[in-house]
Amino acid sequence: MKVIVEAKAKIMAENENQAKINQDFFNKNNLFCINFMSSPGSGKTTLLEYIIKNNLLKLCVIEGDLETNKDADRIINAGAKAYQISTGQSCHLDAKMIDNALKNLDISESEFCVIENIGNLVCPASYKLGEHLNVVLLSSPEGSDKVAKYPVMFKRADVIVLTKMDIAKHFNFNLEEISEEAKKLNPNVKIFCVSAATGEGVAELCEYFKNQRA
Ligand SMILES: Nc1nc2c(ncn2[C@@H]2O[C@H](COP(=O)(O)OP(=O)(O)O)[C@@H](O)[C@H]2O)c(=O)[nH]1
Ligand SMILES: [Mg+2]
Ligand SMILES: [Zn+2]
Repeated sequence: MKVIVEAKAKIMAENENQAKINQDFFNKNNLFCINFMSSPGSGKTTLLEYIIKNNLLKLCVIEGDLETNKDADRIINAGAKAYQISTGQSCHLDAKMIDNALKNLDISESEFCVIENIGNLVCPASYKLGEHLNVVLLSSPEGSDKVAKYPVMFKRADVIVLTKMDIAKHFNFNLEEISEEAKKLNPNVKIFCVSAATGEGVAELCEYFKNQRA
């Protein structure tokens, strides 16, 4: 048991060191790094496509999935640079994977690097990647109780983006409950409501990201 605990502590310490190296890289290259985390299907890639197609941010994307290049292909088709990490079994990205991705990604025209983490509301919260900002997305069909049920993830969030607001009325989506639970975990959290279908709220979110970079 002690051996397992020590091995886990070593892995986390190594990850933290690599995350610092990644952040130095981002700083040297004037890239503001945003880590997008959420459950699968909450609308991460669709929001990025909307931002790219409407020229709201100059960004490149590191995509994480267990299998396929589908999301990187979507980002490239939308008009931005992307690199796909396929983790096989791993249910989160770690800092070493980001280091490898950065060696393969054209960052030359970007001000932001968005990492689309593996769809999972649990362990991505425990792995620093070198990001400047942690963004957790929650879509209206997932239900307003998820903040309270997944506190480790929402405690890590600097920003919560509530997505698919165009269909929220069909799902008894309770904004007050979310705001109350989120502020218990992090009183400074910022909450944005967006829809990638109508574009509602996306420009305001991007303005916030630009201010954070400045
Ligand atoms: N109605 C609606 N559907 C959306 C919105 N954003 C994403 N979707 C849909 O939700 C599904 C999952 O989206 P995707 O971006 O692939 O989610 P990801 O797994 O978090 O990257 C797709 O079928 C999208 O078309 C939105 O703002 N409104
Ligand atoms: Mg995706
Ligand atoms: Zn994991």
